Amino acid sequence: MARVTIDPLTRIEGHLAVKVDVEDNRVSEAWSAGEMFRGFELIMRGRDPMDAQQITQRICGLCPVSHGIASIYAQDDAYGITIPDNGWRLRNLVQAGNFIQDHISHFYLLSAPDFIDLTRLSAYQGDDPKLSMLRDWLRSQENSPSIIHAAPLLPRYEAEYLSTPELADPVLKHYLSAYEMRAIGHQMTALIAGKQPHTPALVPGGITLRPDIKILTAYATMLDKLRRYIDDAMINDLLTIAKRFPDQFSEGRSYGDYLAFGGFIDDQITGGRYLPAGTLIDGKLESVDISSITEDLRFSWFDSASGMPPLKGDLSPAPDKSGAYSWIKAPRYKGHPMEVGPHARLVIGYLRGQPEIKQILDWFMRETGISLEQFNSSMGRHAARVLETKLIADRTVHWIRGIKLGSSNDVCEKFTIPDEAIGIGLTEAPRGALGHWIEIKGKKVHRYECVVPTTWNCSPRDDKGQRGPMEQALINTRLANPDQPIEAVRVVRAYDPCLACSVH
Ligand code: NFE
Repeated sequence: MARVTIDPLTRIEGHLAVKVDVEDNRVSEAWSAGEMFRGFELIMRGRDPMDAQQITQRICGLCPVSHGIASIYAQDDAYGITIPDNGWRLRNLVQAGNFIQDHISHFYLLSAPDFIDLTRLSAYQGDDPKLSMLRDWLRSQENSPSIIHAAPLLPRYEAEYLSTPELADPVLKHYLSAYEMRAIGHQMTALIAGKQPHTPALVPGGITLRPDIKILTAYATMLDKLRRYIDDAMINDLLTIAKRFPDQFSEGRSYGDYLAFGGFIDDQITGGRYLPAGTLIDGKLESVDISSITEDLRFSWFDSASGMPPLKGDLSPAPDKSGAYSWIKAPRYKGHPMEVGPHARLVIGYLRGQPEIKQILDWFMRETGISLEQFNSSMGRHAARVLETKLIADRTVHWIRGIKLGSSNDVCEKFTIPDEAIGIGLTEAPRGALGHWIEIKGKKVHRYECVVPTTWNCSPRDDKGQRGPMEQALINTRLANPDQPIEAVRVVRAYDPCLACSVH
């Protein structure tokens, strides 16, 4: 038996270590460890509740909007506010820009190098100016004393990659355009929300911006550019990679138990969220029962009480705790390790009959010959992320069209902060179900708790010893050469882990 340690695991956000035991070239055991303590929930105590959406956005630079949205949803709930129509639509626009740029960044910048052979570019003979530039830069690094100069493209594990120019060159070209496209997504968010990351415009009651036609037209023009990129580049590149690596629909299989809180308020979709909420356990679809969430700490570096629901536990760091191996907690739903993310919400949306989700998943299953069940795989996770990018970008047109211009249309409802209240804010972040809980006493934050997507996916074992979902997905992964564990990192990156968020 060999122990393989990948630490740090790169091309993700934050500090993740993965260890696997390998027997006969198969992973027999796996551990996922968050390597950093942060303590945002402690920072929140005693603060003005109106600081919450500002401070919690600093948990992350990739999905700050999602923390801002979860925080103001929690406060809307605590203050008993009904949001004006324009308010939730504009919030959706802020969230959409962030989702789209985040998914593009993950598919191209973080994941595509696992599937395309970047070294072959040094022999590139075509006339694309961007690819030629990259070729020249790679060649200039070949004699560099340190290969690290070619990061993030090199070094990389030896493996089978997309290597013929016909297949690899378009993906590489779009890889380079992804830098521009993600900037456009940021600009869309900033246009409505003032700045990005860490916007000041998200407030309880709605949003601070009263839009005019110029702002909406500029937003729609940028959205149009991204929609063309998604249709022409991203969807085709997904199909190229999915068809070249069909084995990836069998790798990375986890428990298949899913949780979605529902994302993007929508006036026309049953249940009120464009990406529907639900749970899927042992194949059974149910509504979310929020009281069923607890957080186990047996293998996490905390000595506070384990198995407590949000707001009831404490956060007492214990870096020397024996047997623990991660700063990530182990959230569980009715005791189950639940997977969250684009594939979880699309499968739940499909089973709930959301027509647009159904249409696009049916199309993808026809194109690739996979079943709904096979979204429980590494390629299934990538596919769901790409298809969801299209769904959100297309639906954003509908949200823009519903915005009513003119000073008589409010964007924000007035409110007062109560002496005492509890609020829960549930939404979807790019990486999955995100919940913020706030408890107010004496008009100050008494307790604050975030239960975050990567905390679900990359959790360590729970009190019963059950592995976290990503640990489970690693089991049985075939490593052709344990010194070059590309197959394991493909499983991990398909989850798009954000360790900054997971440990928050
Ligand atoms: Ni830091 Fe986040 C998303 C949230 S992940 S990226 O998406 O919440 O855990």
